[in-house]
Amino acid sequence: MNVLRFDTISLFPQMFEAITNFGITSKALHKMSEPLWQWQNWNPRDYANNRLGYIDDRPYGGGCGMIMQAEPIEKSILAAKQNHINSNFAGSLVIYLSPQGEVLNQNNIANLLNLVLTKNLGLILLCGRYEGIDERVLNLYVEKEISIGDYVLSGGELAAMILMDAMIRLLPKALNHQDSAVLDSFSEELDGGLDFPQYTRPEVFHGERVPEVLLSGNHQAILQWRLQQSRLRTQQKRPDLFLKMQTSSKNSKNKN
Ligand code: 9D3
Repeated sequence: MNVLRFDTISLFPQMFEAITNFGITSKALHKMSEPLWQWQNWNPRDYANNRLGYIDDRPYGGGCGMIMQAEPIEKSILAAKQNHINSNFAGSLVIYLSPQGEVLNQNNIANLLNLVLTKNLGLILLCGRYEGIDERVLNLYVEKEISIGDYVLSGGELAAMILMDAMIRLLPKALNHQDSAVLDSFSEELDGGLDFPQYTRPEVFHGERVPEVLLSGNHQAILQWRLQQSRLRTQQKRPDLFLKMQTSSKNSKNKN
C-alpha cells in the first residue's frame, strides 16, 4: 500500500510537533518498522525575495493587516510538487485550508484518504497566516479548499493538523486495536451517530454501578445496548445529526 504523504506550506513548522511528537500519530510516524505517513514542511520565508525574509505586504485597496505574497507561496508549492515527483508519487493534490472551504466531516476525510492512497498522490496543505494569501496564486494552484468549521482561527496550521490527525488514525495499522475505528463516533456501524458510554474498573464509583448488561458477558445484548445508547445520545445531544441519520438510513433502505 502507498504511504500517506503530507507536505505543509507554513511559516510555523514547529506547530506540527503536536502530531509528530505525541500519541498514535507519533507512533505511526516513528515507532513502526516502516512509517505509515511522511511529513515535510516548506517555509515560504525560505523563498522570500529579500534578505530579511519578509513574505507579506500591504493589501491593494487598503485595509488593515498584511497579505502573504504570491511568489514565495508559488515557490514553496513548486518545491513540494517536485519533491513528490522525485519520491515516486504519481502527483500532488493542493489543498488550501481556509474558512471559505468545504467543512470537514468523517465522510469527506475518509474519501480524501481513499483518493490520495489509491491515486498515489502527495498532499500539499497550504496554511495561511495574516489576513490571507494573494488570490492569484490560489487561482493558479489550489485544487481543493477545506474549512474545519464556522469560527475564526489565527492561521491554517491547526486546521491542517486536524485534517492530518483524522486521516492518519484511519490508516489500518495506526490504531492499537485494529477495529477501534469501526465503532467510532460517526462510523457506519453507529449509523453516523455518537459514541456510546464506556466504563472501566471499579464496578462502583461514588455509589454508581456499571450498567449490569456490560457485566453479563452476553455479547449480543451488549452490542444492542451500545447501539441503543448511541442512538439515544445522538437524539438528545445532537438533534441535527440525528435527523441526518434518519434520512440517510431511509435512503439506503430505498436503494436496496
Ligand atoms: C474571517 C476573517 N477574515 C476576514 C477579515 C480574515 C481571516 C483571518 C484569519 C481569514 C483566515 C484566518 C485564518 N484562518 C484559517 O487559516 C483557517 C480556518 C478558520 O479560520 N476557520 C475554519 N477553518 C479554517 S481552515 C483555515
